[in-house]
Amino acid sequence: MTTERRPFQTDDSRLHRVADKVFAGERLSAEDGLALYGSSDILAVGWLANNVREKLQGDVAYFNVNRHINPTNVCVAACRLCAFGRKKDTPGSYTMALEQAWETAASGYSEAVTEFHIVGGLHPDLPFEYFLDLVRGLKVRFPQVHIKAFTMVEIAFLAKRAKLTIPQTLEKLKEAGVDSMPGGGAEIFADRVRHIICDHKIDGDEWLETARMAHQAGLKSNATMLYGHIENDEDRVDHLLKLRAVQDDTHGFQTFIPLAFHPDNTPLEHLPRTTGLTDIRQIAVSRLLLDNFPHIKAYWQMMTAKIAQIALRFGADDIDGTVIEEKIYHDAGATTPQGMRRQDLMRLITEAGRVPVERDTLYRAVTRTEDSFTVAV
Ligand code: V47
Repeated sequence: MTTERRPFQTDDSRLHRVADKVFAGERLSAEDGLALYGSSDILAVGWLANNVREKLQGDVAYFNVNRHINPTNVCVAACRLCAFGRKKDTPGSYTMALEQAWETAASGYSEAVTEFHIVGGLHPDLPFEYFLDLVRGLKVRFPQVHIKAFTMVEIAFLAKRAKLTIPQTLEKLKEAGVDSMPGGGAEIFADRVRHIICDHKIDGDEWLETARMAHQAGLKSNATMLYGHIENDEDRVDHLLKLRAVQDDTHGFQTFIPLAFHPDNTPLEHLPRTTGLTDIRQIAVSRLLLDNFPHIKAYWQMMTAKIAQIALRFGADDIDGTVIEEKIYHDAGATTPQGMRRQDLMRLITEAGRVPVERDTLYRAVTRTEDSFTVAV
């Protein structure tokens, strides 16, 4: 673990104040966040973030062996940011029968997955029972696999449809076998931006309150931020500080995942893609502002394996997992592979000078006795 203080150098005078705070272990302000976003000295910003990352996680970088399952792309929300959702009965729409979802869970690489990551559209007719049965069926078939399922947006939607409160909805999902929740749907909390990119789903405060209730129900979750569209630096800082405030109360967030907007096939297709520098800076600023989040994830599927690898020296300590089949980014133009094998994830990490540790969803180290595994449906 690197703990000694190395000399910090930059010509950007605003960063000296930030650096002093970082070295003193003091919390950064919104103004500091803006200075980090505004600095042209990306190496200095990254150096500070790396310093914090190494104090928290040493040289370890995490990955996991997971499988994404998207049971339906039918969605009533019609978010402008999204290329995945379809209206019911329109071309390209699908909804998996339960058997089909369970078969999907079992298919793919031979390496034993430790996590199912399950998210989907807001389907107007699927009953709450479908989701409970989906999870129950997975638990019966794959009792060892952690089920990380349903964003705060889906939870709020399911609660309305089932005429339950959010805590009641969470309790039922937990009883069925949900072990934790992914971080999607947060987008950008600022109303001005949310009205344009995702008008028909819960607002920022509702997302944060749902997360709070999930944590109170004993479910850990992740948190995300969608950047690189119409938001500005103030919106990003506001988003990060709102997450930090909830985390102060609940300590229920495990990892923060900045998600770069992919414009292809969305109504915002005219917007340019993010650049490597923006992606790297976002990782670094997240690490520095979110002082109470244990982990920052550079999701390789979204930022490419090459950028994710560099991010491991700019504040990130996790690159996510094997994934196997990804729809949300690939519908929006991602060109990354659909999945990656365990040994390839380990190579990426090792070549970044980090020590690869396979984790489960709760960041416990996984030990494998053999590399292959077959599952009977
Ligand atoms: O909620 C949708 C985003 C999220 C686009 O918790 C888009 O471990 C970019 O949340 N361009 C789903 N982003 C993915 C997600 C996630 C991914 C990996 C790990 C975890 C975790 C969570 O993807 C959505 C939305 O914010 N999204 N469309 C798009 N066109």
